Amino acid sequence: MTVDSIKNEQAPTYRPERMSGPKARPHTIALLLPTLNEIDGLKAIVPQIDRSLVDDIIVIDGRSVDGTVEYAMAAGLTIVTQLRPGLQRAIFDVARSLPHDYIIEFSPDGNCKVDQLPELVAKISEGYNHVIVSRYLSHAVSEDDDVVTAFGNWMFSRLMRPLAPFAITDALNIYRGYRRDILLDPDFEFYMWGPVLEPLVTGMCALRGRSAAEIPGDEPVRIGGETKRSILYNGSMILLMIARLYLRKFLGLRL
Ligand SMILES: Nc1nc2c(ncn2[C@@H]2O[C@H](COP(=O)(O)OP(=O)(O)OP(=O)(O)O)[C@@H](O)[C@H]2O)c(=O)[nH]1
Ligand SMILES: [Mg+2]
Repeated sequence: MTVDSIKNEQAPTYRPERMSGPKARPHTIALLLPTLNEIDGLKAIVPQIDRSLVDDIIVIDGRSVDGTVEYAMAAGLTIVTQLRPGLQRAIFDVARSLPHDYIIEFSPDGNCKVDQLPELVAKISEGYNHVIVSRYLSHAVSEDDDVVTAFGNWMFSRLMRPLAPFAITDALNIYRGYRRDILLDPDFEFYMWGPVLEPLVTGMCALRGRSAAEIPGDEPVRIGGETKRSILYNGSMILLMIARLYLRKFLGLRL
């Protein structure tokens, strides 16, 4: 048996397309899809993604048991299983180990619209350190909010404004792209108590005077699956994180 015939025998039935986009893009970008039993969302979203927009698409899985991983494999995506529990650590650990200049966080549960990706990538290419898809900027709306989450999102975004030299209308949305080195700042882990990753990215950009921009983008309702977050716990930890950033910015205290 020749080497070629072995290669042919073992060739995967699905050949992923090259994910390198047009070389006009000045930065490398990894699109991160966190999943925990998100098969319905993944099936609806993945076929819609224009893979040429980013350099890699990485599914960060929290040990799904509903076929999420099998589906992602068949779709030719890179899959990484998280080591530490919690969505924020899953993204943090994987993102820190990647070689890309930028990461884009994308929730494949239907909350993030695929057709917003080209604008997000274009805005990143303008050189901003951080670009958030804001559900509350201009014409954008969240169809996924209830009264409590709408108030929480408004309040936390409002509270973060005095910390930042840039405008903030949405400090919490997962849908955002940012320079990966923001996560390598030693203070990032210091302030990352609990599920605060996304607002902390905003907060660290504010503290360090890094450039940030928002683009408006609707948030549709989730497709199937279930929410895994606890509003009360998440809200408390975000409030604590903002309080610590206030101490740092206005009193110089690193507590
Ligand atoms: N790897 C990993 N993914 C997770 C974990 N928790 C949630 N996810 C995924 O992260 C994405 C966002 O999680 P959600 O629970 O939907 O959180 P959310 O978007 O704030 O909540 P909803 O408004 O209900 O959609 C989804 O694709 C989830 O499947 C986790 O612990 N590990
Ligand atoms: Mg969601």
